[in-house]
Amino acid sequence: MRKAKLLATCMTCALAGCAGDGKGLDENGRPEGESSGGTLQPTFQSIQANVFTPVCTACHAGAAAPLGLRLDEGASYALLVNAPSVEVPALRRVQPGNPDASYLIQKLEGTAARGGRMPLNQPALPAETIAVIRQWITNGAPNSPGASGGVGGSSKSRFELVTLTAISPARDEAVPAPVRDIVIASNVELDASLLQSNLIQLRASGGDGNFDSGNEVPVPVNVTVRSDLPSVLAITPRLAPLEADSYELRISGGDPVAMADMQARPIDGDDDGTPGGDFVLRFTVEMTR
Ligand code: HEC
Ligand SMILES: [Ca+2]
Repeated sequence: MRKAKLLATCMTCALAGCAGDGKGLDENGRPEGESSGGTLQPTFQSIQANVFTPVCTACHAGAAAPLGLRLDEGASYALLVNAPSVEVPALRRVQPGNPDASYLIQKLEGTAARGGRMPLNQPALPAETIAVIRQWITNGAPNSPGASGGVGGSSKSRFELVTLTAISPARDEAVPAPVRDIVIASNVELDASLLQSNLIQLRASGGDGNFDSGNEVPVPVNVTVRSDLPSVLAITPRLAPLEADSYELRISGGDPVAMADMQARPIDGDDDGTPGGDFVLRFTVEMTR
């Protein structure tokens, strides 16, 4: 059983070409070459390629990811940095600048108050690997190789469209209840002052999966900015986690107030290649079996 899983992990790794140098996992499921001072660097990209993708995504991927924690490329940063742990909500999964208070580190070191040591049912990561992840967090857990300033800080972004991406739930996805938050990422830094303007609306379908039948139920939400460069927004139902139903999240890209970046460029919410248009995300929350 375990052998099969490891083999599957190795194949995933080989297919993804992770580590960029043909290295995969050794027979203990550890990224090769690290203990011999290999390729792992204290940057998010290096940790993703050498640890999260080859070791963690065997479980932490897709709609069924444990505790909603997806560690695949594209989702992991938004779901780790400044995101509350489900097991110990008082702690963040990654608390920039403070590895000891970061639940991710506690899970990797086996000191967490709840659950097992990660990677679950596999040999622990080498101490040197955990030390590098600690260093990234000490450095402020930046999203880019540089010490600060993500892709949003580059001058190139002035000519890009402002886009939004559904991280969790993904578009049209069915996810198990309860859903504690909806996480959306941008490609640039959004103007957080606009979040006062009520431009994010969440509705439940009323049980019929239809959003035009008149029985829809508005769900009051709080919006928090998890990180800035680029922006990650967490949209949290104010009263209780989402129960089984279909949901529609709408972020305004037009009148009366559009979500926009720091240069007041509105989002290309409907993805038609020109600024403007609402961003609409539909997903279904399913009863947990
Ligand atoms: C074999 C499946 C499996 C693998 C591989 C795995 N995990 Fe997990 N992980 C789980 C399960 C199941 C839970 C919830 C139960 C628990 O904590 O024991 C969990 C919980 C967690 C949590 C707690 C999340 C929260 O919000 O409280 C973190 C952090 C985590 N894993 C990180 C990792 C990392 C990093 C790796 C790779 C080094 C990894 N896991 C590999 C199955 C796995
Ligand atoms: Ca309806």
